[in-house]
Amino acid sequence: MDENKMNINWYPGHMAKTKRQIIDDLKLIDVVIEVLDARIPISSQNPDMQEVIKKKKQIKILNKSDLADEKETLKWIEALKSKNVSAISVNSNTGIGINKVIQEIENLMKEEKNFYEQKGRTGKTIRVLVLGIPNVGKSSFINRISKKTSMIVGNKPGVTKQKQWIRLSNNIELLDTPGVLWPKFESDEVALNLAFTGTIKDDILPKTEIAYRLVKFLIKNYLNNLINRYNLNLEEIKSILNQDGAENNNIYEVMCLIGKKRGCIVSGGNIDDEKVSNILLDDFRKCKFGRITLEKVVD
Ligand SMILES: Nc1nc2c(ncn2[C@@H]2O[C@H](COP(=O)(O)OP(=O)(O)O)[C@@H](O)[C@H]2O)c(=O)[nH]1
Ligand SMILES: [Mg+2]
Repeated sequence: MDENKMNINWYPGHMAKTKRQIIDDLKLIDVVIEVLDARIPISSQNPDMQEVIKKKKQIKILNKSDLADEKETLKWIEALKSKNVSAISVNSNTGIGINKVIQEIENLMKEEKNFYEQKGRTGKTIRVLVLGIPNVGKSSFINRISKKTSMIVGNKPGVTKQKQWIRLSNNIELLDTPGVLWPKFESDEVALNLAFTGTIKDDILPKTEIAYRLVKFLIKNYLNNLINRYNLNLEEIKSILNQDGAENNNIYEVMCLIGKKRGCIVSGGNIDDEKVSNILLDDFRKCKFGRITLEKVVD
């Protein structure tokens, strides 16, 4: 496989309209919550929107933290903190981290609240908007944070386009519909990260290519996880990887070995690339390799 030939055929529609809508919504908003995938904190953001979001108080949610390498997530939180950006790791399936988010919303608005109170104006409502690319967990997060006790407020029947707000506490309200950002393929790496995690559909690149690149990443960064998952022999893998010739061929050989172990063989004894690719990607998405972070903090 030729790594220099990745033909990414994908074009996001409605970008300008979506952006305008979000900019419009932001006028009503005090705090923006951007939901990111903890495994890919860079690739899961939308770089075009950062300029817009930056003007607001914001909290970055490192969601799906149960799937990411815990120590890497901590590093991300520290790195963002050092840039004065609040970041909180969350598992929107279980609700871990949700209370911290509520606290942080209050915390970010403390000065403003004091300011209002000094003027004798109490009871200011903090308004919050959730943003993120598809499949990052926005709906799950909103469900979690709004729990069952929350109330929908500001609902006027018959009025379309009326914004609905969910009351999270005495003084916090959340817009019930998140802003859906579009993913952006700034590089092959970004596209691959989005593909590995299943954030975007597989049809963007050949599945075998995605799986091959996943194996390559795992060999470099999480070799033990790969070996444990498929009961591979470390010495055997090392000797394959140390063979003369193209690195790509060696990595493909490891992929074939995994295929053989998993019975992905077609008539004639060849490896069924498609089948082994499906197994690899499925295993990754189901966290069968353990908790893995694809994008690490670089200093
Ligand atoms: N493991 C895990 N899965 C999550 C988490 N949050 C969401 N998901 C899953 O990610 C998928 C997409 O979530 P959804 O809330 O629909 O994303 P949305 O498109 O951003 O609204 C669903 O299968 C969720 O169950 C999380 O914190 N951990
Ligand atoms: Mg959703």
